[in-house]
Amino acid sequence: MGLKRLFKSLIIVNKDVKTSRGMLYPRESETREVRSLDGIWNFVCSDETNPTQGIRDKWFDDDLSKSRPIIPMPVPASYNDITTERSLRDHVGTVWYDRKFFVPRSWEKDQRVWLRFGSVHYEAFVWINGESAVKHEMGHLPFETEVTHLLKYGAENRITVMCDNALIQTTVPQGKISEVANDGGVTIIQSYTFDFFNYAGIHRSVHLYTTPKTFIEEVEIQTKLSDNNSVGYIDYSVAVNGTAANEAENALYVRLKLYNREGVQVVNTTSDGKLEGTLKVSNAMPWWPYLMHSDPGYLYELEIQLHGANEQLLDVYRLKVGLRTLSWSNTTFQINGKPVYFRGFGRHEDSDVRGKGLDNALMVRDFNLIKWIGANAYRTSHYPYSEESMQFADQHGIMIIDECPSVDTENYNQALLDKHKSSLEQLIHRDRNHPSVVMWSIANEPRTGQLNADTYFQFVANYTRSLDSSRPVTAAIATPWTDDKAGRYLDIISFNRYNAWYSNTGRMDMVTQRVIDEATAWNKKYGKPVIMSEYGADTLEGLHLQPSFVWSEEFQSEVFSRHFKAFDALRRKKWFIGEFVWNFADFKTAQSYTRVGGNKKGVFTRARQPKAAAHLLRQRYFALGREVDQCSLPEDLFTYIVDVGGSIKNESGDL
Ligand code: BDP
Repeated sequence: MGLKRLFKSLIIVNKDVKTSRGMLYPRESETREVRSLDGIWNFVCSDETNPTQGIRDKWFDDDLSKSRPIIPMPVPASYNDITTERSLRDHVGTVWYDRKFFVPRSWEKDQRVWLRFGSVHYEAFVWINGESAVKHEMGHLPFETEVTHLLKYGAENRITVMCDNALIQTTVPQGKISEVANDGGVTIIQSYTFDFFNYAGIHRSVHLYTTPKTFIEEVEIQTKLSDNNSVGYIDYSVAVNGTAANEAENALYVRLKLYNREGVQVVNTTSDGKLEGTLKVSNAMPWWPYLMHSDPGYLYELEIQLHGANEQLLDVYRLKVGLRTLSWSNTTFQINGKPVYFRGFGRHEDSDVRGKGLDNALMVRDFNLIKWIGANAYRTSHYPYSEESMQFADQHGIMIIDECPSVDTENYNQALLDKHKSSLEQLIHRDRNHPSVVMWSIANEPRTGQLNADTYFQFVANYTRSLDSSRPVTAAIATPWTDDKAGRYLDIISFNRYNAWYSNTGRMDMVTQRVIDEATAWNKKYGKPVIMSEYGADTLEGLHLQPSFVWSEEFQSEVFSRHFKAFDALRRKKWFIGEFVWNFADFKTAQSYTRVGGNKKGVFTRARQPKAAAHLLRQRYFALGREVDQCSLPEDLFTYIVDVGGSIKNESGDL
């Protein structure tokens, strides 16, 4: 590479990125209808060596079955584990989906029809009746387009989707594609450094929904409480799209009605022509995290009515609202004026058969387990989770560190920066109204010691703050604190470290002090609150070895316990604000000799059953809940052992 080219590729500038519009979660109302297109679709896998053939041969022009033999494929789901074929599980490149659907005649008049995908991984190209409808790049995030003009009303229609799972150095996350000789010729290999399987396909629900011609396109809210939490304030701003919105003389306004959980109207107000303002809620019921209050996850419902000239009701959209204040400093993180101590998990959207596909049964089970174990938070490692799970977290008072899909970020370049920023823009646009979201995580284990990491993360962190200054910015860093160049741009430092696992494997006597020292060093270097965002050990369910030995259930429990001791020492210093186990449940990874059927660091198995350490963690999380937040303990937290007519003592106090 010539010097000039090298120099050019090192320069990274802060460019504007395209911002998203609309994308309110599809909800029915008196002015809107929603139809799901979930179900069994037709599916075709392209040739790996000829990924663009379907485009050239226009497979979208007619039913896919006319071009290729089709197989049935559930939507939503990852396609990888549905069949018994290795070639589909490991497929690299494009796959195709199509299905037919009916559009009622009643949708033809005076309204618009929208097509919305909850997420497709990684890149999606969509056609309606053979016409290009929308393209979108980035997994785990929604996209939509208006399809009013593409549909046949009172008739059958066809939707075709091409999905490309290829990850390269300028995608988020990054990967590499290479051609490698195999026994019969050459094969395309997708490699990546991140530690979860690159599941792909139509991962979340597909909806058609209607809006009036002039409609509520965006709603943004920010909440805060008065000092004694008795009065709530909701700053709102509404954006409208449509014909009426463009006519200056057409005076639009919104009427806002706020209902409490019992359905009683507590506020009724009308905006001026700017469609923004502040609602004041007296006798406020604050949104509290689980176990921080006896009534966590309190949500109001905000009804937004859009009115046109002559009081005409144009559109209605309803949104759940939690009233809470976030604040942070160099030493604390507070919610409603109360310091928070995070106790939770890093997780994955992952399960048997469906991969990363949305599954309501799994989602509800996971929340039941989170509450059973007494956690109050999780990080959406390492990408945005479903909108349905964000709504669930709001309702149950589970705090979320919301992470964009940038993982193991390296080889910094301009195209990567632009897409990384776009992923954060799309994430914040989607999740900004959720009370459960308390922090943005801009990356997991980026290589922050590398050349350019400094400028790169300055741009990414500042961009995130420019989109939302009401939440702190973090990143989960594994680079040694001595080399890190990104931490100074963060509000909260999160670090991942695997003492007794990846370093000093098996050495229980080398955990506690190292955790204390590292957390302290991060705090000293940057003067910010610190979280341990990952620690843990791979654990094969049912493997018991005493004394503890790597991979056994005893080992996982002991590693946890050594960390707990460090956390308790650190908690006394106020700046240490949370502990997150890696991982909530076992999950699938790429094939590797370090992984037995996937990553086994779960506290729960992939089938969502507890390992031994889950019971230990439960006792700790509830004990912390009682000490820090005065929560009550579940009756079955301790198993009855013996009545010795008093307490049993050991050298460190009561057992
Ligand atoms: C951390 C990564 C996480 C991995 C974990 C592990 O952040 O994605 O799964 O290590 O190796 O470095 O278990």
